[in-house]
Amino acid sequence: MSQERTLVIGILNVTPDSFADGGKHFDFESAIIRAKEMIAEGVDIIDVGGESTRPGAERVSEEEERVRVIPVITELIELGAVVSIDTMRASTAIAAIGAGATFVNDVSGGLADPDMAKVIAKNPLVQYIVMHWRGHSDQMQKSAIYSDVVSEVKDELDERITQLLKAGVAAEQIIIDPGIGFAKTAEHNWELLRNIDRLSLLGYPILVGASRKKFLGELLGANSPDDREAATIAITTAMAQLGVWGVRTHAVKAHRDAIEVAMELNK
Ligand code: PMM
Repeated sequence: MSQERTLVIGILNVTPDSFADGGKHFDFESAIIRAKEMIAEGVDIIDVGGESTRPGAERVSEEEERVRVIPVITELIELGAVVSIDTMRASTAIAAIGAGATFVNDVSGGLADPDMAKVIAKNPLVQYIVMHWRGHSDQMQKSAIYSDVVSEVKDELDERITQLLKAGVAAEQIIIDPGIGFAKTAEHNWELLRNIDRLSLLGYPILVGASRKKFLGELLGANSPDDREAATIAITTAMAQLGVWGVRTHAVKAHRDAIEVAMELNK
């Protein structure tokens, strides 16, 4: 995939809380309709997740996660999409890779499942998104304590990378992510976004996932995630100007446009 511009990674959450009427068949149908819209809008990669990682979220079973995501991935591959699996489980990653996913997006950066690094090492054509993480969603906000958030996130990602390389993962497979909203207060998120260039010193492509997150609502007094879209686009523009590898977003077209604008501004 060329790196002339920042990539748009479209979020496709196949979770009951993202599709109001529930029911597995409905989830599948809704997911495919949404994916087709994203493809038509020029998405680069579709990130399929079957487990919510919102603050306070409880875990779903391994089987439930797989039942939610694998049929969707199979269909997306049929449609010609590039697919990422958003999972912390090695077993789900194996099944998703088997179904055609070429990216594994692990919000725990390999910390949640000790087998994940081996799976990535065994699949050298798969790229691995290593997010900064300090524990599962039901307890992570207790760990939002830093004396220098940028240095600590950078050092903790560096430690993850060291462990992954030791396990046989190739450097070319790794993409890093500061984990906006994961064990971070609003101010921590802003500090990380202001200093994203310091994370790029680690020498890996960077993904930023700020889309419609709570800290934007706190700034703007916008309780509804939909009301945070314009703010998310502003972040995409700034991140694209700084040359980040990708942005993980709910909307696609507006972010493709924002990236075009950023490229013009950078000329
Ligand atoms: N955020 C969420 C889920 N997965 N993956 C990466 N790499 N980075 C993120 O910031 C990230 C993620 C939670 O957001 P959602 O509930 O809107 O999907």
